Amino acid sequence: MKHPVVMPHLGATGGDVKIIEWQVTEFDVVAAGAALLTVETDKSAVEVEAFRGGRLVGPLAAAGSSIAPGEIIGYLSEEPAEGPSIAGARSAPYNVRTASPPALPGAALVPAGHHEPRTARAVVKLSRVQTGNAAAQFAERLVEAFATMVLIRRYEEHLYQLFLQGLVPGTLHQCQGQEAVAVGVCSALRRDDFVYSTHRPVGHLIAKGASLEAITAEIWGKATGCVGGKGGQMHLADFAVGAMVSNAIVGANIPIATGSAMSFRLQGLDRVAVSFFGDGASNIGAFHEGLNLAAVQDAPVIFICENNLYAASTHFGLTARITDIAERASAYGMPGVVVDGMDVEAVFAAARTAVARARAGKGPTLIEAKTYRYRGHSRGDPGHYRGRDEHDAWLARDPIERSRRRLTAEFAVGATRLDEIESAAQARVEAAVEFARRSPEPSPGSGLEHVFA
Ligand SMILES: Cc1ncc(C[n+]2csc(CCOP(=O)(O)OP(=O)(O)O)c2C)c(N)n1
Ligand SMILES: [Mg+2]
Repeated sequence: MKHPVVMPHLGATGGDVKIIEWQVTEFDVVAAGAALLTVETDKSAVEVEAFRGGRLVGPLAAAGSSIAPGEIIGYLSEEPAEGPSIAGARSAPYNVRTASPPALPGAALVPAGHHEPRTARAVVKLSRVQTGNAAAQFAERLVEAFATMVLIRRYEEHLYQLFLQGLVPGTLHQCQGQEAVAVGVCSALRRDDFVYSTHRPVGHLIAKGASLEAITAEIWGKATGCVGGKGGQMHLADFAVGAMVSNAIVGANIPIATGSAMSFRLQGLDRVAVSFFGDGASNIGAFHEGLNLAAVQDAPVIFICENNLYAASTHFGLTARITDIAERASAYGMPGVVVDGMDVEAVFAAARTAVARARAGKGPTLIEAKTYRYRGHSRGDPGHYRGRDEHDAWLARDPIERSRRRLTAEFAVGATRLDEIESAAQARVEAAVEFARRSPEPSPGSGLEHVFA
């Protein structure tokens, strides 16, 4: 059987793209995720990845030709993947199974500036100190966190597959690998607390409890989308659960979350605001202004820096002379905490402390979660600037597998129950996509609604 390879929606305007060159030749066997060809869009040169493994067969669209999104450019035939696989595939499957648990660093929760040794275990392992009801309750919370992380992973992977088949309009910035940060932080929040996200918002929105249908419809630009189809993937929101509109301007949500937190204080509310941002954003002016303002105002805001080591293709080491971004907190007089962002329990513990501090009127905290995104910066970026060893080392610390191991080994939660959670998540994701695809387009008349106040 042959599966058509179609041109995804690349570039900024959704127009035609030009094939620069094929990176594999006809009859090569490729792995899922391998870069097939390079194309030039209205924005940049990007790579198109194989949405499945197989043998590339023609007719192949010629180099130099202009191709519309959705047009077939070749086929992947369903053959046993014999012969050499093309290097470059970065598989990050739903269920990453590792043979034996890798050596995990301690749930690092250490003051910034203290790099070695990272052994302070501030996360009390409840199973060791509590028994009976408390342990059971804790296990249930961990199961919940596991389920949310799985939902995020399944969602992102499913959309990745659809994108590569040309079925997602617009680009995607995905968060596979970073789920523990979103879930750990949002588990420490109330529904009426606000979160401000970025161009990579899906995990934060799902973790805050946003409607999966409304998120998905927004990505498809439909009338039922969470902002009426006007925003797309980078501008997701669900005010009902405190998920404020995500912001694609790097670092821009930092002062906005600070302002939000200041307004909570002025109104005498005990809510907190959370700003999620990346390592790249920590080099932006708004980061420094926002943190300083929050500190002097004792604003109830928590700054969550998801340090995934890269801003697009640039390694953090090329843009700063420090290793721990949390160190910067001391310049503004607030606590700075480094946490293992691949450990949902560690993230939760750090967030809970910061939230309690903020609610008590003691001001902001900067938490740096060390994490990794398994996929490229956006679709069209297979992330070849990263070494395979680096990628695989992070994959071996997968937060979902880590929770699964802990639940089965330490809390005797049955593998069947966890498998059912995975299947249910997949079904929810597919239902949300179905909802989005069947939803109506926005009417032209709605174009100016909610634009001016
Ligand atoms: C002010 C600004 N500069 C540049 C960009 C283009 N841009 C979008 S995402 C990105 C990288 C951001 O990196 P990081 O803050 O580490 O977040 P990550 O993508 O790793 O989640 C850049 C440079 C932008 N959107 N806004
Ligand atoms: Mg980054």
